[in-house]
Amino acid sequence: MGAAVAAGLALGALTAPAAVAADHSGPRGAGAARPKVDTGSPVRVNQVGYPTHGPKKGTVVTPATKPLTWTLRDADGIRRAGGTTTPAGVDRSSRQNVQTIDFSEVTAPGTGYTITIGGKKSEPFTIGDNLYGSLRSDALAYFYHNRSGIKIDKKFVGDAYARPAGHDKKAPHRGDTEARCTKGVCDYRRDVSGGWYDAGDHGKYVVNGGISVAQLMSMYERTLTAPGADAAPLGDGRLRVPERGNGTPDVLDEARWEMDFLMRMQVPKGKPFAGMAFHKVHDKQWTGLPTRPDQDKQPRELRAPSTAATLNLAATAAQAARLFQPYDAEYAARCLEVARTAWDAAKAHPKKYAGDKDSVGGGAYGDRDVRDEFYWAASELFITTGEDTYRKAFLTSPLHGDTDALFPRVSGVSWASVAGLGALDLATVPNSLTGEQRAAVRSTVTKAADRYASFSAKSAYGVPYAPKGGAYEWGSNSQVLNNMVVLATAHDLTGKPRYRDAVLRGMDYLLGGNPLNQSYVTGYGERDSHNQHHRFWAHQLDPKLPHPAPGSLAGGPNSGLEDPISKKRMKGCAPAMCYTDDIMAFSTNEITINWNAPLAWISSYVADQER
Ligand code: 9MR
Repeated sequence: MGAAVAAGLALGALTAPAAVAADHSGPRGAGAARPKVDTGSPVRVNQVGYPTHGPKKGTVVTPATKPLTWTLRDADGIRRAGGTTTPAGVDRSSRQNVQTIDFSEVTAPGTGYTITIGGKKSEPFTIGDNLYGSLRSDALAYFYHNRSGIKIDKKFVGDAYARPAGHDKKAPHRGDTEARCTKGVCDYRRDVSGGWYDAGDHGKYVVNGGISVAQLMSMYERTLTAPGADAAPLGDGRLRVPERGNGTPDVLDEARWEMDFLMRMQVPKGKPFAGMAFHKVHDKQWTGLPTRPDQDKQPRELRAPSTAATLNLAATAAQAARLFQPYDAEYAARCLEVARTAWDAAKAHPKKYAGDKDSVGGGAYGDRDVRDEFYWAASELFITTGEDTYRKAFLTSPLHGDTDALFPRVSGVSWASVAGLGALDLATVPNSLTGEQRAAVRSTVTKAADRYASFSAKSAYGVPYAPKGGAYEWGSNSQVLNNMVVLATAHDLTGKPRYRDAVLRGMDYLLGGNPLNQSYVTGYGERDSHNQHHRFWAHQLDPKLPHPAPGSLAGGPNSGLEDPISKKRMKGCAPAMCYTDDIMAFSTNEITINWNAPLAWISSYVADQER
């Protein structure tokens, strides 16, 4: 559990041209209390659409306090349904007066539906049962696109997105194949090639890689136990990865690309801190935007091993060991061996923390509370081996059985709070806990889900996220999604529709049913984010470069406004409106593996509900 908000990161260290005008933000009048933003129609809907048998809700921003009439029309403009709105008062996240619309009764499939209120028409949307299948594969394609150390092949991504391998042997400084440590950390070089780039930057961080690869593995593992879950769309030959056709599910192939990197980050035998994992590898100095990965001229550096990184390695390698067993037993055995040595090394060095300040050339990912990492790693090692050492380790953890500690109010799980990953797996994956112990873990999951469902029910936008004090945090969209993962798991465990409905309402929020009328996923919805902060997908700065690939999730509103563009444009913004689709607004508009991973997980879950 670390400080999720770090101050004033120079993430963008900017050699980029002066920021290009944003799409959705206008200038702010001097002395104005709030930034002026073009939010389009006041009638807000999920711009992708609504599953035939799910809840169908929208929101209208209006000064009116009495119910209004809504009309639903089809693509030909013919009236298909109508009703009245429900006044909802002032929405805290936007500080706007709003009313809600409920058209759940409409179940006729179709595209191009709109809702009109007082002459104002919503963006068009679909009602149907095949809405989320493409998002499942696009959200996963994000990972292949962002692989390090391998050519991104046009066969899988098309011409615009193809690029040479980044940070491989040929890079200006032999890339990540012979990475050095920062001074004083090690006197040898390591091959830490491969893995995924973290985000808009080219850093590779074990703590963030850990939660991301775990969620990719879990979206697959869920299909082995959840009622009605379909493993086929994640299976061999189904995704756009070079390993397709090798007999292993494609989603596991993608996960292995990262697992191999994480294992390379382990300090070798005979060296100081052997068995631990280096915290991260990244550029010595920040590069500017745009920079294609193969054109990065900065030297790469490994930073000191940390207990948090080591436990991320232990947890994910233990999970990989059980999932790869049927496909590659030798690899599975190697993963388990790595997991065990990492656990032992973390026990030997339980307080080797990464600080919050090391943010030159890469992010800090500092964390000085590793009780949650111990909980997660022990759970995964126990599920895979059934051994008592690991069982005792989580059963005696102060976090065990404590819903609020396992699933903090703000976010079910996050890179800095990973105990819930262990609890979710203990609740769903077969293991040798007693029936009573298993029931206790499951009840922490459903209690947390009850809390997130009540957030959703209380919000006029249905968002299952309610940070204390109301301030939205860096990467708020991922926190919304991670709460949805807890809700979806509670639905898998109990079958109660209200958990599923809260997940679907969360999708509405992310795909346009929100105070900015903004779909935060590239390529999905009429008003989608497409200028996210990324060093290659930098079309806004260089028209020869592509926009982010479809299925890329923007971090979303961040009340902290922790970059110069956001500070300048959005001073005084209401929490859910602190967002601008500008490439330099890195504290609200970055994209990263640990945000796309829960997007992929949830897309798979919602696609399963449609069948
Ligand atoms: O996701 C991270 C967020 O929780 C922190 O508040 C923020 C500042 O420390 O950093 C975020 O992570 C960034 C990382 O440091 C570098 N790569 C991009 C990540 C997403 O913005």
